[in-house]
Amino acid sequence: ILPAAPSRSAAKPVRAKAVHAPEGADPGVVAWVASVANLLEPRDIVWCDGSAEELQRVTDVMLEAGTIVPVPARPGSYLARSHPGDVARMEDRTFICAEDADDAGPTNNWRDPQSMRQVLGGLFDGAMAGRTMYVIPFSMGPVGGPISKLGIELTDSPYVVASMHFMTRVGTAALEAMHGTDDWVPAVHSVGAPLAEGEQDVAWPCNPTRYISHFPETREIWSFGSAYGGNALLAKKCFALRIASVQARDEGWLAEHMLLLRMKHEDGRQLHLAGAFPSACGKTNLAMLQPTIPGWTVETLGDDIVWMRPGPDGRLWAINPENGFFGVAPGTSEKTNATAMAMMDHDTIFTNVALTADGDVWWEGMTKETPEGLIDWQGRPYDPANGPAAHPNARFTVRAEQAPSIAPDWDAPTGVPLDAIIFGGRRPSQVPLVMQARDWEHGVYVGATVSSQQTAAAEGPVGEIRRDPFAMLPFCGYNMGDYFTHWIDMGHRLGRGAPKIFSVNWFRRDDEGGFLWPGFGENARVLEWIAGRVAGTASGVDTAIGVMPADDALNLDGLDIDPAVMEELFEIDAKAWLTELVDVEAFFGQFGRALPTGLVRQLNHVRWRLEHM
Ligand code: SAT
Ligand code: MN
Repeated sequence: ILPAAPSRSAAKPVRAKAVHAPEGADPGVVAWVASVANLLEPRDIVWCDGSAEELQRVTDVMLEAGTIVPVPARPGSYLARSHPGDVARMEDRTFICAEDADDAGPTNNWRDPQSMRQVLGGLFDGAMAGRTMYVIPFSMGPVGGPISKLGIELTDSPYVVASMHFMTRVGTAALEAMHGTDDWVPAVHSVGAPLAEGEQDVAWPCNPTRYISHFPETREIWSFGSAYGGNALLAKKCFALRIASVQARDEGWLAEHMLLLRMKHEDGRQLHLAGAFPSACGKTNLAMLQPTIPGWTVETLGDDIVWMRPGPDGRLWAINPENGFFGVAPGTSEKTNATAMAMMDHDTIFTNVALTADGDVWWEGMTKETPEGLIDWQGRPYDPANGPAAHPNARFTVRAEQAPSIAPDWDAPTGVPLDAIIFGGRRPSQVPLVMQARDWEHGVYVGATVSSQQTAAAEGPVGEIRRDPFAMLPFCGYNMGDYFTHWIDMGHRLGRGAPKIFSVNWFRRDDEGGFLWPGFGENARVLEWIAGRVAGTASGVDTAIGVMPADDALNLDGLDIDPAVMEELFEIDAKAWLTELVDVEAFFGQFGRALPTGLVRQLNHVRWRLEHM
């Protein structure tokens, strides 16, 4: 069985020496590390300090093991090739182990915590034999900030250590902040591949048996078998979304799967906007958007996760708790995201991309022409018969500070006051380019009914449309019905200080399958209308499904687009919507008594309006 969750501040120091703890580490931390080490039996223990020397040391370990190879064209950059069976999040191996199944809700895989502790206890027993256990103290958000939180990840993967260096604030300051508090999240990760005496290691150790397990009551994370992305960088989806969403419910704030940006105009207008989109739907591109309309610039604050709290002024204040970007490489190019291309020209970890003959990286969509002499993501000479050169979920990992568009105050501890929230997904038909929710409760309905074509970010059938409320379906750590209620309550609490809520869809297609809207930099036109709605200067028309831009309210200056196409982008097909409402109702039905009546009211209201169009 697993060792108990840390009491987080044990009375007397426990074997600090035996686990090589730094001088003065909190006794609760030391006792917990010792109890885990006792079960996992690592060869040695290294406490991470977050220094450049430490990053160099784990880099050398990975080079030696063949986990990474240098990317000579980009200084300080490396390519990791994962095991071909370890390439994405695994939602069917992700578990919420709440005491009561109802607290996990119908959309999560629930397991009884006691029996899960038993199963994991067996798997983790001796799991780190022959390997180093790294102790990674980290802070999500600036250390000590009013919205920030602390955690410790124990891992036997140097790739995870290096990635955590980029993605979180690792080191001594975080460890020191854990003194005398039990408000930190314990997270244990093992690739699940113990080494026998003298056994040769492989480049990407992992185990086909996988468990990504969360214990919401004790705030613990235990992850076994995978070394990829959200399965292994436990600060990201496991902590900052699944566990943090539970903390947010209990403490009165929000932990969301959102990007965060500031759009500002030379004349002083500005907009702080957070946006929820499912994985691999363009959050990173939108966060780094280069507006095509004059006068505007976008400053990036975050591209994946936002934590928000009501401030003393009654507004919602938002931070990006991460320290870097873990972005999807395929499709990223000078045309789609020049900012991302610039930020990756040095000190970047690439995973599962292709390598060119002249020592650079490449992926589908980077250039029109496929270069000669590519090595594919599995290290073989590229042959289209084997599939794409880069895996569709290939990633880049870089520090936030490397983005030329990063806001100068991006790591301000108090964050920014939010003006607007947008919800979006990949919808080839039906959902309009943009619309505004009539009020907060309608906005929660809009968030709760987000749906999107599935992407390669998770294992599963790519292209199928699934409901993904708030883009949180794989990331909400508790009953999603209760989560909807928490959102509605937040609106009551914020009142007039609440951000305005919108829905967007960049992905509507014509009959031939081509995109109707040019997207990317042109999306600034949509954000400008949103800014105008917030300021009360842009006009809108109330329709059955929400408020859409009035004629001429959307700035189309200099854009060569057929008026008929614009019409199609905003067309409401009442019949198709009414059919969709049947699906929404069935989706809502699974929450039973946990579904807030406000959502039923909104559903009925939208249906009535569609029937009377
Ligand atoms: O692997 S991650 O979960 O971090 C990426 C994603 O799905 O957004
Ligand atoms: Mn994401």
